[in-house]
Amino acid sequence: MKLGLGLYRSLLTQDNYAFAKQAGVTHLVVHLVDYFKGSNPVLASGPNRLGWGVTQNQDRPWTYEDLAAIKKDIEANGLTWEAIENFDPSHWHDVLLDGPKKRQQMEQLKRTIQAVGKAGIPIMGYNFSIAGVWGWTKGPFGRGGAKALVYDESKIDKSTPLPNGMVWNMVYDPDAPEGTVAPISSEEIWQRLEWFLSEILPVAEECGVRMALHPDDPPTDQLRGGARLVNRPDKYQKMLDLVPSRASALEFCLGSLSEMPTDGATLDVYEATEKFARAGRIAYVHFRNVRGKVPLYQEVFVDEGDIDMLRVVQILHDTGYDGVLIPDHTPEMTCAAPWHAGMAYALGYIRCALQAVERGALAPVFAST
Ligand SMILES: [Mn+2]
Repeated sequence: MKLGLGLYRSLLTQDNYAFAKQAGVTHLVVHLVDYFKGSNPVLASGPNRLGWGVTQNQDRPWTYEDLAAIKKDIEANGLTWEAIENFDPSHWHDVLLDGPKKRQQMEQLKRTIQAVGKAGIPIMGYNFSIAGVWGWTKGPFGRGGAKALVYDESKIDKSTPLPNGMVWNMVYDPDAPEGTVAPISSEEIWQRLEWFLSEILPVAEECGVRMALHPDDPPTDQLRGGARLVNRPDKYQKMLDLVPSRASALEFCLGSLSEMPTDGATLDVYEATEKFARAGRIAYVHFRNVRGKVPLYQEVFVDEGDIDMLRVVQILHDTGYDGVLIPDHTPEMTCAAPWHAGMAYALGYIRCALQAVERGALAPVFAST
C-alpha cells in the first residue's frame, strides 16, 4: 500500500511537494477544481447561496497539455500523480442536472478522459451528486478544540432548495435566472448515473483510466431536493452492476461509509472494505475517521472515532489491496499552519499503520491469515 496526499491545484507548490515527501508521501491525488470565493452580494445573499464558490473553468476544459505540465512538475519533485479527485462542476453540470448542454458536455468529458489516459494518470475520481458536500458546520468541535466539521440535521433544513446556476455546492452560472432546481427522485438520479456510465466507461476502458466513484457526503436520503446515490455501502455494488466495466471502480471513503445509517444496509464498513478490496474494485482510499452517523456526526482525528482504522488496514493488507491511501480531510490543529499540521498528523498515523501491518505487528482479522 502507498501513502498519498490530496492537494488542490492551488496547493501544487514546491513547499507542499517538500511537505508531502517529508511526511513519507509518494503519491498525489489532485483536486483540479478551481473556484473563486467572490464577494458578489447577490450571490452571497441567503443561506449557503454561494457554497464553496464560483467555478473558474467555464468553457475551459482540461487539455492534455495542462495535465502533462502538472504531471511533469509533480514528477520533477519526486512524486507520482495517482488520481484526479473530481471533475469540475463547470464541465458537467448539465450531465448532473440533465440540462440542455448535457450531450455536448458528455463529449467533452470523453475527450478529458482521453487526455487523462494519454497523460498517464491512472484514476479519475468523481462524485455524482447534485447538492455536493453541504449542510455541515465548521468550528472548534474537535479534540482539544481542533477545528472540525459537524453534520447535524436538527440544525439545518436539508430540503433547502438548490438555487439555479448551482450544482455540487458551487456556482457554475452567476447569471442564472432567479429560482430553484426542481426536486430529483432516486429513480431519476440513478438513470442519470447510468447514462453517464454507459457513455464514459467504454472510453475509460480504451484509455486505461479507472473511473472511481466517491459515495455521498453526507450520506443522507436526499439533500436540497435531490435524491442521493451511494448512501449505503451496498449501493456501491448497485453502481458497479449498473453498467459493468473493468474501468468502473470506487473512491473508497471510509468516513462517508461510516456516516451511513445502518437501516437497509447489509454491509458494515469492515465488510464493505473486505468485499470491494477482494473484488479489486478499490481505486484509492479516503482514510479518515468519524464519530456518529447521519443525522448527527462529527469528523474526528484518525486515531479516534467509530472506525477501528488498524483493523481496516489489516483487512486491506490481507485482501491484497495495493493502492494509495490519502487522509481525505482532517480536523485542523491550533498553530500557524492548521491544515498542514492536521495532515501531517494523519499521514504519520497512516505511515505507522502501514509499517505495522507489513511487519505483521497488528492483530489478525481473518482466522485463516
Ligand atoms: Mn471522502
